[in-house]
Amino acid sequence: MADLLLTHGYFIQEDEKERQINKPYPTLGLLYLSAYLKRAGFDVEVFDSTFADRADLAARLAAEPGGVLGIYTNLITRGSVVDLIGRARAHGWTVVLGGPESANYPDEYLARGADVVVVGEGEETMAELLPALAAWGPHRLHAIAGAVFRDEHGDVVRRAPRAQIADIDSLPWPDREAIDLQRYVDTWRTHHGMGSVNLITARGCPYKCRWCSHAVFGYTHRRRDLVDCADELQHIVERYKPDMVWYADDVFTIHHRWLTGYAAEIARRGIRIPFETISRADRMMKEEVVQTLAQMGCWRIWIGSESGSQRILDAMERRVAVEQVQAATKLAQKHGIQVGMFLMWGYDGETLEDIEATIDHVKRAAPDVFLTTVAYPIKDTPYYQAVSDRLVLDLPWEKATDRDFRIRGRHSRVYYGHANDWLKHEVEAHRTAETDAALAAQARERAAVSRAALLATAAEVEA
Ligand code: B12
Ligand code: SF4
Repeated sequence: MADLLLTHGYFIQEDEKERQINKPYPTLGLLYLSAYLKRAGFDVEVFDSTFADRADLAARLAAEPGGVLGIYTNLITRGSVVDLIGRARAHGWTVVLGGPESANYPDEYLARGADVVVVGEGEETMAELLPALAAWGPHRLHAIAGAVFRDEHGDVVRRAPRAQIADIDSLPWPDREAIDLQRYVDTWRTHHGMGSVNLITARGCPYKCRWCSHAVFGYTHRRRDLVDCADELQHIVERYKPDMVWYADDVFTIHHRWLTGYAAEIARRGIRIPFETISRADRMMKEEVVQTLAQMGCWRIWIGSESGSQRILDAMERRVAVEQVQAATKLAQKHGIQVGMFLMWGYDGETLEDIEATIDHVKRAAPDVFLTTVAYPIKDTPYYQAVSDRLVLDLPWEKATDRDFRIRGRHSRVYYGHANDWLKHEVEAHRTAETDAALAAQARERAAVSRAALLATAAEVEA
């Protein structure tokens, strides 16, 4: 039996919405763990649940009882992970959790049968934890920094946080060979015409947007050596032959000197592969940065725009100006890069005027695509703390996610549904105003209906 079986409890077949979107990427954290632990001499297996069936994982757990199961957790997989903990424990497995969600809720997961929650980066902690578990079992892990567990009396013990890995270049690349990566590439290619592979060039983000979770990497930022990143990219291109890559960094353009060097390095190797990534508008203000992205092959950049109201951006501590988002969008489009915009409704204190400002902002900026969410408080973020006395959860914890919180006094979800429609129709009217007057008129009419519906539901606040 392997020393460790890793999985993540995300089954795309079980999620109707995700199946429609069908843009899966493997969980890099698990692949980093696998590579690190294998290099340290452990026997590690990855059960990649993305395309699998829950029954197959259950059968695997039943077939070889008594091992150590490590599960990656994030905000959307809570119910699934709780289910897997139960199944694993029933067959004598020791269950170790890691990732952002279990770091936020260690007590809740321990109460539901997890043996250990690893907070922060998993590589070094797991390398110490596996021998400790084998030697002493799950209740005497006091020597393991970064671990949360129950001692022999059932009391929860929180060990001191583990120091971050100082030299992330010392880490091996993610163990992509442990999974069927080709299936991801093929899924992307079949459904979107472009096979894609993800990689990261840095860990952590130093910005402090109040709703963003920093549970794993804190507020630090560590960059990888650009030559090592170029080596990894070259390997990906040669080995998996994707049509594009996704740089899954928090803010890909955060470090301009690094970006220029990396661009030069991959150009020197003759690599120009289309890519998507996420950035901040204020880190895209220089023409040469955007030009570099375009030269490297960037075909779409996602910008966290969030709101068209400067008051709300300031309340979020985004440290970005609405006009910077406008300028970054125009600049990217000028260089042939599509812009995807993330927007957020319902942040604390948002008024009708702020919603109008967002609609006006999106019309003016004219991104190629935009996605909206209703703000939700991720545990342990400053936003969560600010609204914690108004949070209501209608579902039992194990059936909910942080997205299910209602915030007393905030408008209803129906209200934000109308805000979405209003935005969509206004943008459509604006887009078609000069090319198709009839279509524009229809869209304007629909926008007016949505606005009226929003106003009609304004008094319905969450109780
Ligand atoms: C890229 C990304 C995405 C991509 C791709 C996801 C993927 N499969 O790669 C997309 C755009 C699809 C996405 C979607 C979502 N994401 Co996302 N995403 C990220 C991002 C930016 C990078 C992930 C990554 O590769 N990290 C690098 C690896 C090395 O870090 P890691 O995964 O944390 O792993 C380390 C540790 O956690 C630990 N560890 C991990 N697993 C395990 C397991 C064990 C047993 C142990 C011991 C340790 C351990 O060790 C690892 C190595 O040190 C992170 C932010 C971030 N910087 O991590 C957000 C992040 C994970 N996403 C987040 C969210 C909220 C979402 C969405 C819910 C958003 C939404 N509203 O829909 C969806 C969920 C979709 C899904 N199916 O999971 C939050 C999660 C918050 C939370 N409490 O769970 C994060 C943290 C962003 C944030 N700062 O708020 N995401
Ligand atoms: S939202 Fe983006 S820029 Fe803001 S703290 Fe999170 S990762 Fe950093």
